[in-house]
Amino acid sequence: MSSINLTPQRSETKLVPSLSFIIVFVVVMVAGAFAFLSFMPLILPPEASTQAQEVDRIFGFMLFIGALVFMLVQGLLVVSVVRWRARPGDRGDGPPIHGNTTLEAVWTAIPAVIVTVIAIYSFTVWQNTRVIAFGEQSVGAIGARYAWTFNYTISQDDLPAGIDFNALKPEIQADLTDEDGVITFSATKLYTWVGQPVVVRMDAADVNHAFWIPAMRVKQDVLAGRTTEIRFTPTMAGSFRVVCAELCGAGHGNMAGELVTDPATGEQYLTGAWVIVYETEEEYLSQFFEPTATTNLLPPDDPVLVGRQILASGKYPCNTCHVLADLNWVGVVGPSLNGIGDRADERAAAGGDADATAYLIHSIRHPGDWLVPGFGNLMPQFNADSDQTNYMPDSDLNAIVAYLLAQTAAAQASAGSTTN
Ligand code: HEC
Ligand SMILES: [Cu+2]
Repeated sequence: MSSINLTPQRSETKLVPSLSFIIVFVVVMVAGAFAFLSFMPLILPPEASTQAQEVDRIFGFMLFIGALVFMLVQGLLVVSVVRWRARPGDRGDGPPIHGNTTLEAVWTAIPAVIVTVIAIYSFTVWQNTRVIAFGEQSVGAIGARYAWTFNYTISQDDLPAGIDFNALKPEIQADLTDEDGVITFSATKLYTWVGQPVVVRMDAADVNHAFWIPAMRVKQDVLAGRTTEIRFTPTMAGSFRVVCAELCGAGHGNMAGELVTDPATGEQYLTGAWVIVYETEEEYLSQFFEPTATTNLLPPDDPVLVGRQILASGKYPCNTCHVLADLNWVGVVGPSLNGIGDRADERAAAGGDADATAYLIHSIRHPGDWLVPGFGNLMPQFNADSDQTNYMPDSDLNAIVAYLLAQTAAAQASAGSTTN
């Protein structure tokens, strides 16, 4: 036999690894995937609802599959680099490989199966997290640039035993009830109880928003002109962030709310025994009204104080744009409102308004008519008509203007550091 070997052959290395190698490889892969899973609690917010448990289970399942694929690809890469590296003096090509039908069928079939399983599994979870539960507490949520408002409805009979509706001031009674005698509350926080199934019915006051409570693992678009729903049952007492998950304007990042879950159980809520958690009438009512409770229940007579309470309650987003030391506002989009009471007369003259009061009313109702020198037309118009966006009733406006007029350098100096 006299054949001439032109190209030096590769040193022979087996292509099919031994069984023991495969076993070690698989064990390392699975252990690695489990190691990935152990990071899950570190990257996720607390698992605080029954929905969260299901969502996390499917998340873990998908993370596990992803981690397996990651370990497989990276593992084969490392193994190939080490095992089939060129030895010293070896300048040849590897064996020519022209495709392998079995292998291709396998690597097409396995992902197809995985995707199908995930699709069925996620559809099941999606269904399970939306099941209508017995004894749901229904809460209305309004998303408006840039805040959430929650509306509660209960009948007079549902008031806790310690609270006598008829003993409340007539104007408060009127304020609390609608024409059917049903009690409606508004609050800036979403209050509920551990174990209490909640359905939130959501509407948008202006543009689209999205309602997201990370700890409950629920998220739903809030659409202009259409009511959408979200359901969850808290399993943990505490306070959790509500986030807007739809870019809705300049203040989107500040559009956060709060979910407060009380340790009383849902069962106690249903039987009325839940009220034992709140010892006084004030305490009970304050959960719904806080931080607007005092405004609604004990309206001060002084319009300056009313205006201050309205602004401090965060009902309007003025703080996102203005500086005002008295309320710790630090916005920089608009002019500082410190000492605005001193400047308002001068401004009225410049802007063509009759007096300071007229000027301030004008600059809130029609901010674009006259701009403070050096500032753009960026302030939203606060409208008198409840059908319009950025609704501000005259009663609020007058109180706010009274408060702003009182913001003088003299008042600030006399208040000193004792306020707030
Ligand atoms: C998106 C930012 C933004 C918001 C929110 C906002 N403002 Fe303004 N504001 C401005 C800007 C910018 C100006 C200056 C331009 C102008 O005169 O309209 C201004 C001007 C004013 C002025 C005139 C100030 C002066 O020095 O003469 C007043 C008063 C005022 N805002 C009050 C309010 C009140 C009260 C609210 C909440 C109800 C509010 N603003 C909400 C941006 C804002
Ligand atoms: Cu939003």
